[in-house]
Amino acid sequence: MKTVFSEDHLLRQARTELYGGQLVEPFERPSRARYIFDRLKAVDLGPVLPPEDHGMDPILAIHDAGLMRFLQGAWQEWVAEGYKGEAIATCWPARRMQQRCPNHIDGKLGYYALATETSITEGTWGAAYASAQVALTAADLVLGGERAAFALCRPPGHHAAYDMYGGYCFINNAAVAAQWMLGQGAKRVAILDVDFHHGNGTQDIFYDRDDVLFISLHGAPEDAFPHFLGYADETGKGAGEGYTINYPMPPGTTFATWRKALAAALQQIADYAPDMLIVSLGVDTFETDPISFFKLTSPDFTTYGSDIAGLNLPTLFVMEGGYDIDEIGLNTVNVLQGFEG
Ligand code: 6XA
Ligand code: ZN
Repeated sequence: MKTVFSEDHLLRQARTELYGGQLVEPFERPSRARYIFDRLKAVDLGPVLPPEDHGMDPILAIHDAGLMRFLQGAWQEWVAEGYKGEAIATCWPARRMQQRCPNHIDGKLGYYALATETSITEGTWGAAYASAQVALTAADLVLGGERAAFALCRPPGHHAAYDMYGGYCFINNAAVAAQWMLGQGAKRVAILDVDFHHGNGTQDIFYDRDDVLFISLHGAPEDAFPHFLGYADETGKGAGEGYTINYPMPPGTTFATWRKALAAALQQIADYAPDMLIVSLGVDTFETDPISFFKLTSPDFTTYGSDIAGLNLPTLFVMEGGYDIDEIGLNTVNVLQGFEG
């Protein structure tokens, strides 16, 4: 399997994440991508290619132009304000408040952020842009006839909604790739999100559409980030009714239980009969992930990679989360190797 990867992910080097009331080193750090890269080299998964620049148009086909302008300029605005730390939202347009974008950087951060753990830093935009180009280039490989391709995206994307960033995500790489596939001739695309966290951004983007089926397996919102989306009764609206499917699961969920949800999801994808499949691949379902609560083991990742291959669909894997960094390479590449059989 070919991988697309950009060293520009290194532009994203946040020093701080607000976690447990402290500013800690972010869980989403550069070594994640390096460990995955090292593992796919070690097992000789296949060639690693750089991204081709597709420009802003495919990104603006998915995201609000205001959010994109904001992300490009936020760091400069923050520095101009004289602030010393990294740019973090501190206030929100909460219930019964105005949903209008203010001028001040503090207001803009709150308007566009969906959570506060994700600091904006000097290189954040450059890394996010490169990550989207990685997904687009890997999508081209699948469009060009490859059975599968791996977009080694960093930063991840599935929390990024039409007009919101957060959960370590700025541009929704999987959504951008799905829209690109549709523009290149695919009639229907399915997105299977196996990251531990609900893909609220992807759901938001395609909620009223029937040309993208979105299915997510994740920690139940009662107990897991992003907490305010991902319930089983969210099923889409309008033309999209029935094309969003959520499988929230409780703390301690084992592979046996998770795999049953996966089997149901795979059947639903088969029934939808898409031209292409995108897998939002997060390995934070791992038993020792520091911020998650499922109990998958390393061999389980191989097993479910093989389950997904059973669909026999052209498949694009897009990297999302996973924070047990010592095992992130093994677990991620296990999925890809399981897929290849
Ligand atoms: C913030 C947790 C962010 C989770 C990000 C993630 N407390 N999403 O892995 O898939
Ligand atoms: Zn995650």
